[in-house]
Amino acid sequence: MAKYTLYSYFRSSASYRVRIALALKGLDYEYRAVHLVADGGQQHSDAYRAKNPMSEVPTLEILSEGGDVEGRLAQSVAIIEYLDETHPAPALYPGDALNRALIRQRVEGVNAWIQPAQNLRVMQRVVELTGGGRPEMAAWARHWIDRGLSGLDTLVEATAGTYSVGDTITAADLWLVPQVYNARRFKLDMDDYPTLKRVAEACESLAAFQSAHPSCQPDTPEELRKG
Ligand SMILES: N[C@@H](CCC(=O)N[C@@H](CS)C(=O)NCC(=O)O)C(=O)O
Repeated sequence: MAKYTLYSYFRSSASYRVRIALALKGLDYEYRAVHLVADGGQQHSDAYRAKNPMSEVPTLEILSEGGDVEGRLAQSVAIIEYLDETHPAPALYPGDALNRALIRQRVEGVNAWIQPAQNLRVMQRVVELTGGGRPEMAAWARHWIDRGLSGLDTLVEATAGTYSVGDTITAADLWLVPQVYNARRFKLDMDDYPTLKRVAEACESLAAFQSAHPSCQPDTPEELRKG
């Protein structure tokens, strides 16, 4: 029996980060889909809010041998740091204190800056207030993703080797790749962020990133499945 249950949505970038971490650490998990749009958003249901009062995915449950829930975590930073502490190889925050801080700085560039500005509930509120529709939503998302990725490209250029910080995968890459997925989804041209494009493509050639991709999750709609 899997030791973890992940509440996830195929296209959720925050869930995608956790799926990559679980894959890199070789951890098996049961996938439970929470549809963020159907039924007015299943994240708002009483049943789900009992697990995560902030009404968002991901949520990770840690199970005992007998299948009881021993712990429940939300927030991808907390989840991934927990997984990294309990399964140290491969280390997602390697190196000395400065290197680890540089990794966290890049994590927060996505986690605290870009992604919250283009999260579903924020875009839904923009539409409510402006009386707009999908084009306004997309314009809002494109604006903030572009501004954020432009700064992040310069930041990552200063530390990149093959990956965001040096030549091994770090947490910075787990935040970068799902944000690049969102950028492509909103039709931004990744040629405008050349270092991020190069690093994301290097990550995407790895099996752990491929198995975590939104195109191949249990709740991925048929028309969006790869190949
Ligand atoms: N800081 C949170 C962000 C979680 C988050 O924003 N999840 C989005 C999907 S990527 C969500 O569930 N949104 C639901 C909504 O906006 O109603 C984390 O890193 O886990």
